[in-house]
Amino acid sequence: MSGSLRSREREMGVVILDGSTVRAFVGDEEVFNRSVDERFAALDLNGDGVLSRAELRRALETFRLLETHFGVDVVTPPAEVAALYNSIFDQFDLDRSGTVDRDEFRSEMRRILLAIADGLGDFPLQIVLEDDDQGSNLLQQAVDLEAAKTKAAASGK
Ligand SMILES: [Ca+2]
Repeated sequence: MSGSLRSREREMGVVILDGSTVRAFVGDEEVFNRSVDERFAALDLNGDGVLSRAELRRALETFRLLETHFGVDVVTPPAEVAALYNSIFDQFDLDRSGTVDRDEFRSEMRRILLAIADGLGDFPLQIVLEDDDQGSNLLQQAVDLEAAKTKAAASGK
């Protein structure tokens, strides 16, 4: 099985980020909205302009909010997972319309990322990101934004 383990490692990138990285990303409204809107469009599978419960669930699965990346996969009982997804959907669906529109998605993603930022604080965390959803991972984009700014600062711009 070592062969398949190695190929899995190749698909992942390890990034370091802390709260300020995530906060800077959320604070850059243009970059943040563009990233979140792209994500929203990708998740809106039937193209009706809103996210259904099933569409959002797929999104949460790709955000991997229910997993940890400290080297251990957490197995959560299915009933618990379903209840959690439902409660998360209700948090997104601010006006209780039964669907999540773009503004609701933006504001809840902002809230979630700021909560992640608070959780990270100033303590740099190593996070393993999978490269297979290139550019669509919001934390990856937060890291990319910081890298771009650091580069710009270093070149005197
Ligand atoms: Ca939809």
